[in-house]
Amino acid sequence: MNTATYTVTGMTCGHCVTSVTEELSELDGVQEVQVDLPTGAVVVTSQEPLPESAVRGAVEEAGYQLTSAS
Ligand code: 9UX
Repeated sequence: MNTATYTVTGMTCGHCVTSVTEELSELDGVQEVQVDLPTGAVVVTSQEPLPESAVRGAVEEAGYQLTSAS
């Protein structure tokens, strides 16, 4: 199992959190998505490491920006 933490900017409410969570959950192998609204920290647990481009694409599809990955 792989866990990665990202920072997403632009989320301001619980619906934003739902949108980001749903988009990221659709990526192959994603098991869990945890979003902390106040900080924008997003922790994604997946079977294999995810390409950053895929994560960025999902976040942007939801309407937000990926500003860091680790
Ligand atoms: Mo409500 Mo969150 O417009 O973008 S869904 S603030």
